[in-house]
Amino acid sequence: MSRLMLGRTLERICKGVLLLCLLHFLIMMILYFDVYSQRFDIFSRFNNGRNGSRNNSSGAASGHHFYYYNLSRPNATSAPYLAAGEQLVPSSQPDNNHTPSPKPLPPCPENPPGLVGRLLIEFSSQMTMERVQKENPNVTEGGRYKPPDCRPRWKVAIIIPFRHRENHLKYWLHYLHPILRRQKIDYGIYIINQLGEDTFNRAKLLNVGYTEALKDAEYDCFIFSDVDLIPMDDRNLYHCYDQPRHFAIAMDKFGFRLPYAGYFGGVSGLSKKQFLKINGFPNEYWGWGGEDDDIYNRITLNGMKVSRPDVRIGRYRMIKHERDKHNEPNPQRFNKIQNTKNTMKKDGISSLTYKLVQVKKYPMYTNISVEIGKPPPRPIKG
Ligand code: BGN
Repeated sequence: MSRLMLGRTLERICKGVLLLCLLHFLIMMILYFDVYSQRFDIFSRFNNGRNGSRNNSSGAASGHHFYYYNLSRPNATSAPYLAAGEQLVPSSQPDNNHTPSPKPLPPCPENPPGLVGRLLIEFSSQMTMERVQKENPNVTEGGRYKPPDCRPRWKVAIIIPFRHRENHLKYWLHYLHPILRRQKIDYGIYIINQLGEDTFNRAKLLNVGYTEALKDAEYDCFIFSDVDLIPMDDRNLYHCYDQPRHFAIAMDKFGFRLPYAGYFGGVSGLSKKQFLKINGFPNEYWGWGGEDDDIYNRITLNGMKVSRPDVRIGRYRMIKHERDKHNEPNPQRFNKIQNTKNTMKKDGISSLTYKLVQVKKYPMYTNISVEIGKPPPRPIKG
């Protein structure tokens, strides 16, 4: 009798242990897939279903109430770079003498159905341009792409200020091309490379990018992105909005939140009309800091507001790097951002000068090398 009871108790214990193991395994799987090293955002995952519709006003895709996991991690073996409904088709179609005139395409959906939501972004494995090219056979020369099955509402030039960051660029292209394709964006990628070793000037390079991209195609939307910032969610749609857009609102380096209310750095987007309304960006911020605050001032001083995605969607991973040479913090930035009201009319796209040295179209991007000068000599004190 007591043997029987002992046996039963042991059996129950075993079942209990087995159940616990199963539970443990399940939790580990959830945590592993949920961001890997990207913070355990369990609450937003579960709240997302309830609040998913909040994105409607910001234009981000709603209706995708669950997070899926990225297909675009560097080591994925399938062909994740194809958007839903896309196929690898040979570029030449069979000859057909009586081809009916092509049907007009329907407008692209506001919430593209092929989006996957939260992405796993990591930079541990080596990236090569050959690999990026292989992954993106439908991107055409100069880094251009247009959805084959619908008519996008915006034509977007993506402008990246650049100097000596080749490695970051490979990751950026590896992650962004598939994302933009899933987003059904008509876009071109423009790398604006500052030649020489004089002080870096991010905002002036962005003005150059605006000007040069317009020589290439009739863009009506401009997205300005640092080369080391990768969106962690493809519902953060890279097009323009009713108001100037700030995309990079929750970066890992700032603990996935805005560092301050008026922050406009990292990745931002303005329609052509919005950009011209603020006379473009300042040309006189040499070195690190303040130029994004000046742009923010320009926006608000011209009666516009900044629009932003939901904080769970506007998440970014930054590629870690040493501080750049020749981009030291600009000591004049504190004074300058107090003066936007007086400077914005004369300093901007209307006063931009530079020397265009080379435009080169690579398969995955257009490279524009420019000389933009150097900071004016500082007045000697005394
Ligand atoms: C701010 C910088 C921004 C920068 C953010 C985040 C200035 C101006 C004087 C206050 N602004 O402090 O340019 O993008 O930090 O790093 O330094």
